[in-house]
This record gives sequence, structure tokens and C-alpha cells, in this order.
Amino acid sequence: MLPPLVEAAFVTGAAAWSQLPPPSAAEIAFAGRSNAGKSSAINALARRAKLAFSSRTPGRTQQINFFRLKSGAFAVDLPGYGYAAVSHKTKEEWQAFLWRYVTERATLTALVLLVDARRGITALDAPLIDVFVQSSRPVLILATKSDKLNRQEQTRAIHAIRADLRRQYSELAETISVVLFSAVSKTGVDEADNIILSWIG
Ligand SMILES: Nc1nc2c(ncn2[C@@H]2O[C@H](COP(=O)(O)OP(=O)(O)OP(=O)(O)O)[C@@H](O)[C@H]2O)c(=O)[nH]1
Ligand SMILES: [Mg+2]
Repeated sequence: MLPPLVEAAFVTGAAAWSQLPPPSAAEIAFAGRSNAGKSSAINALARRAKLAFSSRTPGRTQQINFFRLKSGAFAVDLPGYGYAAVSHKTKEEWQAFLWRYVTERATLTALVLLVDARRGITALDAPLIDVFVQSSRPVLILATKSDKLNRQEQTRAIHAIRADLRRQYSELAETISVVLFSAVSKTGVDEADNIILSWIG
């Protein structure tokens, strides 16, 4: 089976609700803090170096970018949240648009949440997980940048994330998957492919 993001193609970017494409096929959002590695994860899954724009400068992805997949579904690269140096006004506007997209977009069927493996789930990520769990939509947590950890630290990081989730969502945990990931070493790429494939068929 072809990995689901291979041959993904950029369709459009939206900087406001009115610029979103009309809802059609299923959308899978890639979300996470600024600099967590969302765009890099999309590139790794697409087996392309520069499909989604990745940058050392946090807050670089400034719009909601839509990529059409082979299956007809969309992968959606979201601007990061939690980057303090963005002006307060801009930050608030982005948070509101992002929040509206994740809570109101009818075609948004699943979430890929990028968290830094060294940092785990933060207070800024939790509300997003809540929205998806409460609506019974699946969540894949990619604990990324795992290439920066040794084996023991990787194991600890994954256990800490799973323990956090069990504490929060005891009976609902089966809609959440956690995968150790790296866009650099490609750890977890095949596993993420299989989970995304199970969502979009
Ligand atoms: N070592 C390592 N660095 C990574 C990995 N993934 C991303 N990075 C680096 O982290 C930085 C941010 O990556 P992006 O993919 O642009 O992050 P993003 O979440 O899309 O960032 P924003 O769009 O600005 O919110 C870049 O310097 C990447 O090269 C990874 O798996 N390992
Ligand atoms: Mg980005």
C-alpha cells in the first residue's frame, strides 16, 4: 500500500475562515506548538524534502495549508500555537481562527498532534486533545525529535506521555495512539502511515 501522504500536493492556504476551501473530503489536521515539527512531519510522511514549509524560525507557518492526498482526503498543516514573540494581537487572531477551525470544521475527522518528545504534552496541547476525544475523533500523538534522545530517554518519554493520557482520559484512551517519531531519522514514519491509512481507508 502506498504511504498515505506520498504524492500529496499543495492546494491552498487560508489565513481567515472565509478563505477555507468549501468542505468536501475528510481533513487530517497536523497541530502542535510552534516549532514542534508539524511541517517536518508532513514532509517526512510525504517522503519529500520541501512539501510543507519548515523553518528554524518559530511561527513560520502563518496560514492553514491544505495538501490533497492520493485518497482524496486532505492533510492540513496548522500554524503553531504558543509562540510568545508573535505580537499579542496577531497571536490572538491566530488562536481564534485555529480554534474555530478545530472546533467547527465539519470535515475535520482526525488529529495528528506533534509534541516534542523531550517536552511531552503541555497545557497548550491538552484543550485540543479534549476537543477530539470528546467528539470521538481519533488522535495520533507523534512524540517527535526523538533523534535527540538516547534509547532510555525515548522509552521514558513515551511512558510519560502514555501515563499523562491515562490520567486524563482513562476510558477513552483507545481513540488515542502515541508513536515515537523523528523527521530526521524517520523513526515512526511507517507506524504513522498505518494509523493514518486506517483513518482514511
Ligand atoms: N532533530 C530534529 N529536528 C527536527 C525534527 N522535526 C523538526 N525539526 C526541526 O525543528 C524546527 C521546526 O520544524 P518545523 O517542521 O518547521 O516545525 P513546525 O511545527 O511546522 O513550526 P511552525 O510552523 O513554525 O509552528 C526546524 O529547525 C526543524 O528542522 C526532528 O524530528 N528532529
Ligand atoms: Mg510549520
